[in-house]
Amino acid sequence: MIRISDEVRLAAAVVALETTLVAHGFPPGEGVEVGLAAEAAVRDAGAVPATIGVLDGEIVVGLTAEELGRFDASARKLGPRDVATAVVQRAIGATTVGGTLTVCGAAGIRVMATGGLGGVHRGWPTPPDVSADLRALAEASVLVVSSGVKSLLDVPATAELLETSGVPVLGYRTDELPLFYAARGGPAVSARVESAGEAARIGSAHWKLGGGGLLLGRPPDESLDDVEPLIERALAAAAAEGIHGQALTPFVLSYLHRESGGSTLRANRDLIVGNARLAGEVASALTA
Ligand code: PSU
Ligand code: MN
Repeated sequence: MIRISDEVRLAAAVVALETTLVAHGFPPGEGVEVGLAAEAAVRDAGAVPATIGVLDGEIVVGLTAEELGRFDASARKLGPRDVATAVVQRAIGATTVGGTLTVCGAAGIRVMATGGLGGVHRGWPTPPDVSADLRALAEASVLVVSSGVKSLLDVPATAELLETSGVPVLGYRTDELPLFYAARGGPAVSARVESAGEAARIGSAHWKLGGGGLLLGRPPDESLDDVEPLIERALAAAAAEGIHGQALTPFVLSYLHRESGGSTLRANRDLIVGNARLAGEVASALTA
């Protein structure tokens, strides 16, 4: 049911990468390029990338570039509950952070990189939408590097739920959880770390205590500080068109990419690649 590539199986330092952002986070064709750039960044940092998705009735850990090319907007978005179904039904399935974390457990992978974690949607409990990423992170013994949580969420509420779930929220050279596009202004992290090695040591210690997942928030290198009004307009447009649930993030992202003249698109790409590089450094440090 799970096919782990030889390279991933033999590697000491591995970083898992998700496929939802490849299939649903970028305009057609661009997601695959971002995925490949993230893989290259992991390699730069001395680790092996394991991009994960469901293909031809198997969970693949370590997709080839050719296989990754099959993940387009027609792929199913797979949260933790959807992975087994997609295998049996032989669907092409793009795993979210939560779906990817579920596979990490089975494959023994300790580090993952993404853009933004899912969480509590604005206006909770209407709609009562809380991403399965949060529960998956609480349960998986994996350190996830991200630029905080998705920008369209209620970030303070998500940070509270991470605390309730016992998930350490580390800030990479910052005291605040990054706000995805913006570096500053987010809720406080539970601890600031100065290096990948320090994050790796905290991960190891947390797992020795039987702990689950950790979040390592890395601020974007170039902060975009004027996106919030655009996010509010995108959410209003989504509400007006009755778009909700799994379709919301792709709608909002493409709205932002269009209305920002491409600046959110570049920012999104750059932060994913930067997070992949830092995750590679953490994975390498874990083996030291
Ligand atoms: N952040 C992005 N683009 C994305 C996602 C996050 O900038 O496509 C995806 C991730 O795969 C994340 C998922 O796990 O959205 C969460 O979706 P939901 O809120 O439906 O659980
Ligand atoms: Mn949701």
